Amino acid sequence: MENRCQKLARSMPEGFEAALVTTVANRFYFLDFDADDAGSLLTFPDESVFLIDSRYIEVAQKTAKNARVVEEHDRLAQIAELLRRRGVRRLYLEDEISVAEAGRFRAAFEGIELDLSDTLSRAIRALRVIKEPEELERMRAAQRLTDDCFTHICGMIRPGVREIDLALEMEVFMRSRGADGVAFPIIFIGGPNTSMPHGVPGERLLEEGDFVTMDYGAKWRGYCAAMTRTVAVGQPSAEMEKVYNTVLTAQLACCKAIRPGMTGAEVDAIAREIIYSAGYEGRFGHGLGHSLGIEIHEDPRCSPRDNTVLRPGMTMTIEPGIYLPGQFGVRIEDAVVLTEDGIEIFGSSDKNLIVL
Ligand SMILES: [Mn+2]
Repeated sequence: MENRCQKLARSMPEGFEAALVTTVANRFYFLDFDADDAGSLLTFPDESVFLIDSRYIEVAQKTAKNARVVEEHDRLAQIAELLRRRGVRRLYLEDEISVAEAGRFRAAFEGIELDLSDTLSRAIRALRVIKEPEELERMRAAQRLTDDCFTHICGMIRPGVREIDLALEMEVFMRSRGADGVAFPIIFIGGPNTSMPHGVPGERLLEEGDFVTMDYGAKWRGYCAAMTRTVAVGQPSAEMEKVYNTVLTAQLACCKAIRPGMTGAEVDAIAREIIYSAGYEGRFGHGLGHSLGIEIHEDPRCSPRDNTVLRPGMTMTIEPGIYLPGQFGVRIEDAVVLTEDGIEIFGSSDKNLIVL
């Protein structure tokens, strides 16, 4: 079977000679190996070479996939030599690399035309956007841990506990059960802090009558989960219940409607219509959702501006929210994968209003 590097080479334009992949998420995608900011992947039509320094060489030789692993001593000189030996005239680079890095490449690869257009990055995105079964397995595993964490933390939510302590408890729970870490810094906020979609957990103690919003996910073997739940500490007010049920109605409607062939903008519009017609126009500032995988935010998006047509194998979050500044906010989020005729929701955590 064709590996990911070979797929990339095949999807590049006619006459493709070589590509250099150095950004963290793309390198991980091709190699299934994470070395933070180190390592360069050179892909040719017939083979791929991964240059990595001595700190990582042993583990890379044991675990990196799809490329021949070579110890790096002088990165730019070694890449230049590999290109020269093959007579490469044009080298494709990712469009995300820094200006400084591009300058270093220009100086080191004299006589070779550097392609800094988005050709390489677009080809990589086209591969990454459709998840393979093995990638989906890891995302399901990340979500199982995320669901377990929700059950665990709901048992600890009560008046008098601090946001930051429960945020840390969630992280410890997931990491101690084998997560690589968290997919992004955990949002665990209560009371008036919930009106800030990306509020940061702090010293505040939860109080009777608070909403608590938890937006978090485990990372499992390089892949992200994402989920948001809002729960009540004690009896919520009538307004809180109305907002919660509006968000839930919007979330369920989008889960039901979304399918291949629709655009992200069309799905976003379903949630927006429900929320605005309930009287909350202007209180749902962010887009409905985003794709995710190796990174927590990937394209395409479900937003008013994204007209990408959704296809089977794409992942997406569905996360409408309503935020009333100074009062409270509600967001409910599931991550899903598009199937042939609808979606599979990764998670199984309850979405009905939980009163703790
Ligand atoms: Mn999200």
